[in-house]
Amino acid sequence: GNGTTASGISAKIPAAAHPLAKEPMEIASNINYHARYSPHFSPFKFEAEQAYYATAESVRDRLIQQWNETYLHYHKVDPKQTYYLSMEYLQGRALTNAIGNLDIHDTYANALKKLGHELEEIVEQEKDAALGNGGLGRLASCFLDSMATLNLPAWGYGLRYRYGLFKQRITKEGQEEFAEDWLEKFSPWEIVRHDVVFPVRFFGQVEVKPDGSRIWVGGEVVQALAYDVPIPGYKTKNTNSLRLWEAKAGAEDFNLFQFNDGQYESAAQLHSKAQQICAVLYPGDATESGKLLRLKQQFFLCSASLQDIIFRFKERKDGKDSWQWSEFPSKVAVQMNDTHPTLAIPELMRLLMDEEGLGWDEAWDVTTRTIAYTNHTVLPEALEKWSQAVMWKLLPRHMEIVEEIDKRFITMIRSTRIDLESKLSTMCILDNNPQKPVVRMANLCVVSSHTVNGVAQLHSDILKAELFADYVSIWPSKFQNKTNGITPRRWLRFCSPELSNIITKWLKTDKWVNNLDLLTELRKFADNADLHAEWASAKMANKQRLAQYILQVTGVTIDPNSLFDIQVKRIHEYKRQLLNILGAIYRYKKLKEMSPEERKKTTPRTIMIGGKAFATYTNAKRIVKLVNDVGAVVNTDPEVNDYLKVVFVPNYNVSVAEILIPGSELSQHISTAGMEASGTSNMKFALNGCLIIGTLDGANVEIREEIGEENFFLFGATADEVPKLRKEREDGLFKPDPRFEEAKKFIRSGAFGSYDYNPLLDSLEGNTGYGRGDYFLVGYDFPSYMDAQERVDEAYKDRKRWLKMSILSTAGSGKFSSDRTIAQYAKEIWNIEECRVP
Ligand code: 4GP
Repeated sequence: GNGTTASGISAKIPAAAHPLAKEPMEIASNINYHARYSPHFSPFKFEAEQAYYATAESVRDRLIQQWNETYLHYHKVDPKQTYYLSMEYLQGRALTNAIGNLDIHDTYANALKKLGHELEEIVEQEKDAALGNGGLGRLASCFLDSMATLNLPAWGYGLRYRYGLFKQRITKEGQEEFAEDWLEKFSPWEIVRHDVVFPVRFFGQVEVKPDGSRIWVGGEVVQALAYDVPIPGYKTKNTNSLRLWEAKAGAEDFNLFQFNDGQYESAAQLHSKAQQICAVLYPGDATESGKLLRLKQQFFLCSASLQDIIFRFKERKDGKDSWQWSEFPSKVAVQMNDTHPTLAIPELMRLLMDEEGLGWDEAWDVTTRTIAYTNHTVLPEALEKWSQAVMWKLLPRHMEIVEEIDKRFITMIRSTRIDLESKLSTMCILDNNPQKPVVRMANLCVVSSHTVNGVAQLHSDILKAELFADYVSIWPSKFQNKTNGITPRRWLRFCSPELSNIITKWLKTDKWVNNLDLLTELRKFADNADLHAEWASAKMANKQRLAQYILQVTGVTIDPNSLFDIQVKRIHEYKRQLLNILGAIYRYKKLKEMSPEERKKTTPRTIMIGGKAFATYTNAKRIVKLVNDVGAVVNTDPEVNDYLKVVFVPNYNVSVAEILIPGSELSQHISTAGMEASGTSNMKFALNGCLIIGTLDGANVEIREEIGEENFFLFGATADEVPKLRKEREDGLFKPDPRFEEAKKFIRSGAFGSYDYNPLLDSLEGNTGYGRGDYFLVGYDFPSYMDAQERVDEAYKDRKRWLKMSILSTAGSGKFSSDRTIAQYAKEIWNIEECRVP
């Protein structure tokens, strides 16, 4: 037909560069060109994998063009620019997103057809870039998409981990972790910048120069090499950078003499040390060396990024007659994504004082007007505290600076706010407890940032009322809220073209894709029978695709006519997957007890749970195992498996989410109130017309407000009730619901195999034995959870009502676009403006 040769490459289509081609034929030529002239494989083969790489490179041609134009434009205009510092980015796959944002999806699909390939198939060849753990990392990636789409001069900085988040496999023992080799072949989305290299020092000592100034010398120096990932905006030329650093040692660090003497390891010592820095995301921190490595990573990111930022600041000043350091904050905004990049504070101080010669006051003024901090969690174990001893060893100059910041803060309090004297021991930065002297990174962030924000209204309120309450009275206007958001491109337009097309048809415009508030117009049609029919058929198509996927990865057949109920997120006790699975167990038990006629009256359900457990988090791993064990019993029980399936979805990641979310009908966001800072998958599900069962926690509160309480299945204690309930639990005053007791007893009876679940179940009991007094209040919330689930079952039986609720969920999701979030950061924190590439 199309002249494809035996090897696969089309003979009829010439290979030609055409980097900016518009016609499918020319694009096909360009893809061919890459297959032939930048072959990473035999140029005689053109199977799906080769087609993917050649296509990606063809798309990259365009990205590079726009990315260069963007850089030059920013350079010329010299606007104030934001730099987002994050240890994590969960980018997922890039191809569909790039051609979607560049608005060339159909021409590419067409071009690939001419070459004998289907776009939908070749995109599957791409490995997820999973350089993050969960919400915080995915948020950073959504933010990058919005920054480019809003034409904001804003870059991301991160680390180029050799191995990202582990790959999860499920065996009889439960979860097993494997290294995820996302760079196994190569990533076509990064541009290595051999011209962008900065030295980063570790260890060593501080020397005092004759003039009294201080300088950090000695120790080991590694090089930070930049890799740029172009970030295209949606239907705009602006293409920003995500700059990822890799650590390497130079030739001068290679001891040829030792090597020739057969001492191979010591000859390349610094090379291997450099390699360790970016080897993995989150090296295990159970050991001292693991902790040190993590701190090295954090400093590496901060130091390389700030040197680069200062370099660019000066470069853009070059040729201008005179300029001053005090202008720096009017050109540069640095946002710290959680406390992980806190070392940006002392590092900027050091660079300004020791390298640029500024005095303390001037350097402090510049630093504090530049840097801002976002908090993503109130969990005490996530609030970083670094050992002072480790810090002195690795970063002696920075510790001097941190000490000085702390000293000045204490002096300020004593001279202006004597009423806070008694609070100083928890407010100051250094905790000098002789047992374990540490640096409290969150305190350093609050003291040194011009703005501190939480990620949903409730969370920001809790920060002000609890975690940072004492600082609020000193700096009332420092604290802000920025409710999280998600990019509507990846999370609706591209992951569910079916539903997107319907929305576009009914709104008579596709402008909702970057103006998500337009979705409210759908409310007008919430009862329209034609829309209902179209909506239902799009959902069904997405459910079928999901069912196919589940069959492929688990071997379990699920019924697309059952209610698809999904909970996907990191496995954590506060997120309460245990509540979900206990509910499923209770449902199973009741189904078993019913007569066949009674069963027929129930609402058939498929419960899907997915997520990764941190490798050393024992209870989280037990939960994974329990879900799998329950699935093994329920799914093979012929009496009930027409009415209930329980599936553990392995290896949850961004690409898996893109299949699950469009096919979902109910999703669970059921954390103990006050513990989930925001949640962002709740927004993705709601946007896709999926109803939420949830607690009044994080962004659930705002989602419910937007889509209407009648469209949200609410249950559970509220955040302000939690302390009292915990106390009652501790005092032995709690009376568990019989349904809760029954579910636990059923597991203990061995109904799901012989694995010892007692330690896990004991964590739900009072303060006995292993029991932690059910800190997460699973027992307290269980009855109201089960009642809410009954309301779900009833609602689902009424198809019309359910469809209406589904449409209203989408219609009410406009607020949760990351475009809105980023516009607020730009205006209220960064003070930056659009800089559109002409
Ligand atoms: C997460 C929070 O747990 C989640 O509620 C929030 O939506 C997300 O950040 C983005 O703000 N935190 C993390 C973390 O992922 O590692 O602390």
